[in-house]
Amino acid sequence: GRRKIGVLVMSYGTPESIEQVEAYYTHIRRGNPPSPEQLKDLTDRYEAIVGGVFPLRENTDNQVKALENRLNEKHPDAEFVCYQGLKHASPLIEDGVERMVADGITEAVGVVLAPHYSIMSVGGYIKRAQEKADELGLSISFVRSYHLHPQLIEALTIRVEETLTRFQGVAKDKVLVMFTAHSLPEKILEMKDPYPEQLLETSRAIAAKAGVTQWQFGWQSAGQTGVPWLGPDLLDVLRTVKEEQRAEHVLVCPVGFVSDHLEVLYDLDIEAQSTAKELGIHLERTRSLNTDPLYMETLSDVVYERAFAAK
Ligand code: FEC
Repeated sequence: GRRKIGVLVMSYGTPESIEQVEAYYTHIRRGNPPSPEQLKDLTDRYEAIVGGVFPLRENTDNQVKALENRLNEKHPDAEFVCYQGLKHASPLIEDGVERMVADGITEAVGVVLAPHYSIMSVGGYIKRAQEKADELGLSISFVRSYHLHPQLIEALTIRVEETLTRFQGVAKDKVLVMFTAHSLPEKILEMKDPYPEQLLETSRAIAAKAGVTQWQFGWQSAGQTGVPWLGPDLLDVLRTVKEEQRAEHVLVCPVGFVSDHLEVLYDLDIEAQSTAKELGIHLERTRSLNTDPLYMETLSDVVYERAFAAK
């Protein structure tokens, strides 16, 4: 018969309601509850974002459904069943693995809804899934990164190009394109982590395809944890750009994220946008990938390759 393959689709996770923000934040902080001020700060950010309070949940649901459809349409030689596994919310990564096993799945592939590998991000998802799979005797292999997949680069290039048209009457070389991703603690550099280099590779590929010459990479959303995080931070770059009079027009393309969520809708659309306004910079952001067919094709390709690669 046809091979039945479980696909564990892993994503960050988001609370389901304002009441759940504390438990969610405590999970991110590895069991340490946030202070009342920290909790208020995060709750306020969720309340400020447009597009629903917790858009990541619906976006992830839609991405998982669309990936399952795409896999089964494109590859009728096998049956693919997708399961969600979230890093910080229900269903947790471990729940996803358990559900697969309960459904009689014996063979699985895991993929994260984030294109770039870091030991601290994707590596953490994989470790948890592998441990649960080992415990339950499930055979699982993982897609580690897909940051140069041609369809991903195409989808992002299209977004940069369409966003450039919003700077009406401004020459292309007068717009500074800033590629961004979630910052991580600087200690990943000592671990020879591929994350910074993979992000630069994605950025270079898009810049080349879109014919963008004025671009730079910046980090966003760094945590306040008392240790140094990777820089330069996007907000500092905006200030420097203004001081040095390098550009009045900035296009932000968050290549490290694939969905509309807090880090895009708050950190970019509210926080960075307000810094830009203060500085007199015209800032525009590229649309998120969400269920873009080119992104679904990327995911479907890498999952299929992993499932059918010689083991
Ligand atoms: O919309 C939502 O509800 C969730 C948005 C969200 C995404 C996301 C993605 C990444 N994070 C990454 C790393 C870290 C590290 C810490 C950390 C902390 C937070 C907090 C919130 C949060 N993250 Fe997140 N992240 C999202 C949300 N993140 C909320 C806690 C409050 C704050 O700092 O703002 C620090 C943890 C610690 O205290 O030790 C590290 C990375 C990604 C991108 C890759 C991925 O999606 O997995 C890396 C979306």
